[in-house]
Parts: sequence; structure tokens; C-alpha cells
Amino acid sequence: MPEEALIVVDMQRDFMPGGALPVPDGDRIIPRVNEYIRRFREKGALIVATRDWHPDNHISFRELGGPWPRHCVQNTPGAEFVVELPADAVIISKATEPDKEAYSGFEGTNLAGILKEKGVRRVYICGVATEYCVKATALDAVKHGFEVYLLKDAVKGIKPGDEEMAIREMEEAGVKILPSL
Ligand code: VGL
Ligand code: ZN
Repeated sequence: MPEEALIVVDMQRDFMPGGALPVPDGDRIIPRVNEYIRRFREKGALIVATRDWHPDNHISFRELGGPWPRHCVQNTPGAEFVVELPADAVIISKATEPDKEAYSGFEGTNLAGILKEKGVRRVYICGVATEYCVKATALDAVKHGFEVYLLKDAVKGIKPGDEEMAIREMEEAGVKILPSL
């Protein structure tokens, strides 16, 4: 039973420079994330990857009154992962319904159940965007009773000020911030 899980949040083409909703320098954390995936895998941790997986009529899209450009539409190149995941990684698709937004990997998914069933107590979080899906996932992980660590050298935010604020908010909620591991 793995005590630990690495949760890789939304490392998808549309969130990288050149994508539909780019996180500035989002691609610069790819090597770090790949290294964490390898290292956690080696020590027997569960590898989880969340993905934004929207239908093409999702409410978060500007054309439908939402805040974001069309991004991460199911089964399109923009929704593909840009990191190297092992074949046995658990893939969690979120925000898959047209009328529901979900920033957290726990929202509307069975992620908490899967982690508990596998005996996971500690989760380590990396990915994008720090102030949206990373933060929401980390705060929900705390609420579900996990011990939560943020891998600070393997996250990226959309706006630097907002990213700093989000990290403080996570810390106040009980997330342990690790400069690196
Ligand atoms: C995200 C905005 C819209 C994220 C997803 O992954 O942080 N941000 N959809
Ligand atoms: Zn989205």
C-alpha cells in the first residue's frame, strides 16, 4: 500500500506557452515534474495526474460567458499531457460536464476515494496553475484529511502576485510548502 501519492495537476499542452491558456514559463517546470514522477515512482508512490477535460460547450469558455478562452477540450491536442507518465498512473479528468466548473481534482471526481482505498495518507502536489487548480486541489486535499505538501519548484502560476498569495493561503490552510525535494 503506498503511503504517498504525487498529484500532477493539469500539465497539459493548452496551459503551456503557445497553448490556448498559457501559464507563462509553464514549460520550464516540465523537467522538474518529470523528475518528481520518476523519483516518486521509484519509491513506490502512487502517481496521479489530473487533467482539465472540458466538453466543447463548457461554461468556463468566453464564448459562453465564462472567464477563459476555449482550452483543454476533450480528445484534442491541447488537452494532451506534456509530462511523462507511467502506464499505471491514475488519470483524473475534471470539469467534464458542460455546466460545471471544477478547479480541484477532487471536485466531481472519485480522487479522494481512490487515494483512501489505496492507503495514501500523504500527497505531494505539483503542476499548474498555482492560484487556480493547484490551490483548489491542495485545499481540498487538506479538507479530505491528507497530509499535504506543495512542491514549490514544480508549480507555476499565471500571475506572480496571485501565485504568491495563493501559496500563503495554502500554507495558512495547513499545506506544507517545500522549496524543493
Ligand atoms: C485551470 C483555468 C481554467 C487550471 C483550468 O488548471 O489551473 N485554470 N481551467
Ligand atoms: Zn479549465
